Amino acid sequence: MKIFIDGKYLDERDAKISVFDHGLLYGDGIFEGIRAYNGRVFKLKQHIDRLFYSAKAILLEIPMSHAELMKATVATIRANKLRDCYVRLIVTRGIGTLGLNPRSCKKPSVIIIAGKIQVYPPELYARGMDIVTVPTVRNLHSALNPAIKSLNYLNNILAKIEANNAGVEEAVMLNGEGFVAECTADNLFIVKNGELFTPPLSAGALYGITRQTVIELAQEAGLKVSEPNLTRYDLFNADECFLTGTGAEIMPVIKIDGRVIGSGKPGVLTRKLVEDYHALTKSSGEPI
Ligand code: PXG
Repeated sequence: MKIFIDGKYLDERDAKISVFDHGLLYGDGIFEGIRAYNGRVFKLKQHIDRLFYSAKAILLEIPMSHAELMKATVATIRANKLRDCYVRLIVTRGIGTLGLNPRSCKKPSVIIIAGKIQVYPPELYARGMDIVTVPTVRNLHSALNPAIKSLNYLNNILAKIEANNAGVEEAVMLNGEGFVAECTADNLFIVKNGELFTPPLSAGALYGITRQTVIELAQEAGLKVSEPNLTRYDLFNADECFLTGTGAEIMPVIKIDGRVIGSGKPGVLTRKLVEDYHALTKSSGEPI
């Protein structure tokens, strides 16, 4: 496997980062998770744009331009002779001294890994997933804005551990006010009376690229989509529920906190959106 680090393509065993990199020492950095399908990188521009927005929010100057990063992403996939893959693009604050002041870090590092990802067991896509609400609330946007895709995922990891402890794969995370925010690496949607609902981004969620894609697909199919604050009650009484993410794609949800959702099977509109999403991933994107 060839890994891009600061302009060089290195073999996996030589692809190393300093223990003094503040990405490791403090989680000071940002990342993107991108996918390629059928020889095309899906929504590449949107991912690179979001990386720059995350960088802006943490005052990190990425030492490459949008165009250079897009090119390097495609080139890394090509160097690994992949057509369907997962790309992890990381920008760390770089090497500094012990002590969290980012001023000691002179140059951010850019890392691009092209590999594979399977975030959930494959059989769950047909059966649908059982999820639970967990005690760990999503980061407050006044503390660490969930829109920043930072290298510090402990908030989400704690929620994931709580879900796993409850015997399920995924957690619903509420915000400080008790409204639904998102899951640990996915946005959440419900269907009620033929309309689609997803929490507003201000409820404390990543500005999901799959979320946006699904909103557009639903609107093209003539569905009404709105973004009101949602409570657990709204989820329990939904006709359908599903999660969206680059890694997860679209995952149907059939049970939440022991309440069966709709018929207890992946819903009709969910299945249509899955189909439309797969068709789009196969036919659009930046050629590799
Ligand atoms: N919320 C959070 C907290 C995320 O991390 C999403 C929502 C969905 O966003 P996108 O833009 O992907 O639709 C994410 C995305 C991984 C991995 O390695 C994580 C994500 C995406 C891809 C891979 O676990 N998180």
